[in-house]
Amino acid sequence: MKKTLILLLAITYVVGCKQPQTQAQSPSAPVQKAISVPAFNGDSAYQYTKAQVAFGARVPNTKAHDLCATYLSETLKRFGAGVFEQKADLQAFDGTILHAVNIIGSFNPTATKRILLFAHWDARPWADNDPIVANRKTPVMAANDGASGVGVLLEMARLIGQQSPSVGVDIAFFDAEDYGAPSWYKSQQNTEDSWCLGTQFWAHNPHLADYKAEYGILLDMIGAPDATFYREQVSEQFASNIVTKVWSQAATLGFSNLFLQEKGGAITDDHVYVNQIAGIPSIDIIDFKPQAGGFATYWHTTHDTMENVDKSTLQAVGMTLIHVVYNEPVSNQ
Ligand code: AHN
Ligand code: ZN
Repeated sequence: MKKTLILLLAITYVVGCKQPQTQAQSPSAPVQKAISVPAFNGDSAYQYTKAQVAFGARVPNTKAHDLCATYLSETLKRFGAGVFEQKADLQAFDGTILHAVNIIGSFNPTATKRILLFAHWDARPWADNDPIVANRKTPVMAANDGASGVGVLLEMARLIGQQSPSVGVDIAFFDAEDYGAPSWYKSQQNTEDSWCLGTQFWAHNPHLADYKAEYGILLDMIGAPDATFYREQVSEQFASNIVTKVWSQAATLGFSNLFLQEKGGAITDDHVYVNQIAGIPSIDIIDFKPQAGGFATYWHTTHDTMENVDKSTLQAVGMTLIHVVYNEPVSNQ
């Protein structure tokens, strides 16, 4: 009898002990907290793209450019970003002084772990690839080549302003990317650095002296209905882990038809200078088909208009990026 009681007590003790033990363990265990990722709205990104195009060609030193700069700054402010307008007079390949403005919207400014998202917001002054020779000095509307990436980033800014991710985010709209020497220009010597002037300036003179970001993502020509994104080679060289992160996230969301696990071209684009000068490992999401003529047929033509921007492509790119940002843990440990 006594033995049975002791045994019973012992069992009760063991059982009774086990219960609170498991309960006590769970809060300290590395539990995966469910992360809520805001719903990216492709229609909204499309509207932000269209709003830029409605100003006309946003060529530096024009009224459309001025008005669009104000629109971008005001919209970022409305979404709760701290906005830096970095003005610079930059000299183009032909000696023209461009009154450029880089616009940076910062969210969660005190966070030390930061992600830089960027796109160029200027429009190319000349449609030098136009099939009609008479059009080759006409400005480009730059719906896809410029505005689409900015449109996606404005929609991201709207969402980030509503619900903060763990990390800090800086959204940079760089100017004077597309003032590179046109094909009809007399000299094609040393023209490589005639592109990406706004980004080159920022990389040498960041908006904050001690600015650092863990990594950067550039969006360039991301809106076409038939867009495909190959693993761009400069991105691979400087930040292949980020390419993998983004492409894997796209695959998880069902977008492996857009984000192809294949080698792309090596493109002189804004990310080159962010990598080389600013030292921030950065990738380029760009619609460049290495085996099929490279950029789209309407690239740098008068046909880079809203007809070549597709809501569902904006949706796929934006959804991928918003998932990348919100899944980013606050520290690297
Ligand atoms: C070159 O054409 C050398 N690079 C492409 C950069 C670019 C222009 N992205 C958009 N427009
Ligand atoms: Zn361009």
